[in-house]
Amino acid sequence: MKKLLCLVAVCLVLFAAGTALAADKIVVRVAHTIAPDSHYNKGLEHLGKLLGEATNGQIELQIFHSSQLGSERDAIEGVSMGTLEMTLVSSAPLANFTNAFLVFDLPFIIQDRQKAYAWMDGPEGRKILDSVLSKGMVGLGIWENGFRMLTNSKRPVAVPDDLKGLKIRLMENPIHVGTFKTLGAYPVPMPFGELFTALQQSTVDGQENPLIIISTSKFAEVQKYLSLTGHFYAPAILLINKDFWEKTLTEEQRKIFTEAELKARHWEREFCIEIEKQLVGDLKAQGMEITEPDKAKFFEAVQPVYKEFEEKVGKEAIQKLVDAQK
Ligand code: EAX
Repeated sequence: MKKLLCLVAVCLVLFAAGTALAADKIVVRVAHTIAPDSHYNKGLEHLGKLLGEATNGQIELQIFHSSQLGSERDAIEGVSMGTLEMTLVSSAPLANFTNAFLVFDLPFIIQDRQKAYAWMDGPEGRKILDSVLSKGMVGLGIWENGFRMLTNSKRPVAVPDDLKGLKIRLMENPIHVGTFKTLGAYPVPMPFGELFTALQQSTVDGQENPLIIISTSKFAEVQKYLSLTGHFYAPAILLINKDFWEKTLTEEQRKIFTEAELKARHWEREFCIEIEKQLVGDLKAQGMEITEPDKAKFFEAVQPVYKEFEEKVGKEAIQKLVDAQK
């Protein structure tokens, strides 16, 4: 009888210790819309590894890729309301929540990636990130999506005129839509999760995304022509729910998170730069016909977009980002 009681006591102690450990564990769900072999996923995996190592597995990052938890807009809303802890999204759909990121959406505004990184990592980038605080979110950092390139199923695009009448899927963003209207295309805003099918069924003729996304989303299966326009630079914003950040995480955990995020941000940008070197070759091998467009003609053609959105974006904000790259 004594032995049995002892055994029960030991079991209870072990059970209690187990629950305490389990209760201490913090799961951070992070959603994104692109493929498991994309730069977002790799960067987040790296962040998860760093967080796990620094906390002895106490903080666990759970990644939901390929729009499993909905569109970027859904994910931003989720993080804002606290039904989702974290997301990594292009800055463009944040236009539905704040105007502060719009400066990145102007065509060709970012030309020098390294100088832009420094600006985004400094006080100006912080100011922009802090615009989401009032929406219940904390902007942890600006990662990279990349320079956006144009693909379509109809014809090579070398000059703006080649775009006339093409239906192009875009992110939900007024400047992106305005830019493609100005270029003579039919802009079709649509969540990324619907894009492959839309291209396959010819609901749209084309789309624009960084090469890594064109490759990992297998767009070569449904798009023949790739034009290396680099017309927009898309930053990727890592957003976390504000209450979760301030109330669930301790000060020590926030410090660990901040340090891991900075390392993962640099790692992800490096990954993008490295992989980019092989992507044009890869996409060619997958059967795409590649065009080096006349960028000067595109730059000239989009100048009215700057006039149109100058007031909304803010003249000073535009000038600051341009000057930062001089
Ligand atoms: O942020 O929607 C898009 O085209 C984005 O580039 C993608 O979701 C990653």
